[in-house]
Formats: sequence, C-alpha cells, structure tokens
Amino acid sequence: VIRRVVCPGSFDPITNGHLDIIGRASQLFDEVFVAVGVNAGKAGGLFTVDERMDLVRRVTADYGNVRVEPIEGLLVDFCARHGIRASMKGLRAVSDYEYELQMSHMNHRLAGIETLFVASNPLYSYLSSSLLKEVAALGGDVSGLVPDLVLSALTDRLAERKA
Ligand code: COD
Repeated sequence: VIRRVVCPGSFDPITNGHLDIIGRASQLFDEVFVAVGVNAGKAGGLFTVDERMDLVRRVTADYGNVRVEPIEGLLVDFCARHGIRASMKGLRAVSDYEYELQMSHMNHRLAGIETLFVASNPLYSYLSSSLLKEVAALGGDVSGLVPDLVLSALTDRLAERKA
C-alpha cells in the first residue's frame, strides 16, 4: 500500500517551521500532500492561494514525494478525493493545542481522518507566518526564518504594498 499524509495550512507564506514538518512527513510517508487553504478566522492574506502554492512548490521541489494542491472546501473532502487518511500537524506550544485539538476532533467526526501531532523544531517554535509578516513589514530582519526565495517574495510584496 502507498502511505499518504496531508500537511494542511494557510502557508501565507511558508516558513522554515512549516518546511521542517513537511520534511519530516516526507521521510515517514510515501507521498505527502501539502494542502493550501484559507483559514476562515484569518483576514485577508498577503499572498493569493496560487502564489502560496507556487512558493511551496519551489521550496519543496527537492523532496521528490511532495505534491502541493489547494484545499477548496473541507479538508476532509480533500482527503477523500486523494485517498488520504491522516493529517500531520506541528505543535509549537500549548497555545496551538486547543485549536488543533478542536480541528482534529471535528475532522475525525466528519470522516475518520486521524491527526498526527509532532513537536515543532525548537529552532522555529516561536515562528508563525503572522509574526513573520508583522516583523518584516516593520523593517525587521527575518532572514534565516524562511527560505531565501520566500524572503525575496515577501520583501517585494511588502514594498508593493507600501508604494
Ligand atoms: N513549526 C512547526 N509547525 C508549524 C509552525 C512552526 N513554526 N508554524 C506552523 N506550523 C504548522 C502547524 O501544524 C500548523 O497547523 C500548520 O503548520 C499550518 O499553519 P498555518 O498557520 O499556515 O495554517 P492554519 O492553521 O491557518 O491552517 C488552517 C487550515 C487551512 C488547515 C484550516 O483552516 C482548514 O483545514 N481549512 C479547510 C476548511 C476546513 O476543513 N475547515 C474545518 C476544519 S475542522
């Protein structure tokens, strides 16, 4: 059997924290689907879903077993379409736990999807796309927290927004 897992998220944009989880998933499973979706609780978005997918594709190209797709609707329906039975999530701190636990119960109730939690790499355990965008927008140095090509996309987009 082919073992598949999904790593879902907003990825606005992908950070080294996300990439760490995706890399670990790619070692454990035959195929990893990175599912890019819109979190109903998060306003706006710096990048469109297509732009986020393009960045994820470029930074995961070397893994060989990673596919990047949009969620479009419920995550559990995405899983059904692609024959996926488990989702893999990183937990940064206790603060992630409550929301992740709610989603994991809901996804299990809706379609029996299992959620596997892995402890995030301590190097990136304070890192979120939101904090990254806030710091970068105010001129802080975020190099080393995202791949270089993401850093340049971020810098360009923030400059466009300012102009
Ligand atoms: N280190 C390790 N892992 C990290 C880090 C880090 N620094 N930062 C983020 N992560 C991991 C976490 O596991 C996190 O869950 C995941 O990456 C994605 O993070 P974000 O912030 O990009 O994504 P979210 O939390 O906004 O994504 C929410 C989803 C889009 C997955 C969710 O809203 C969803 O499933 N939407 C589809 C519609 C749906 O089915 N809704 C009902 C859900 S029950």
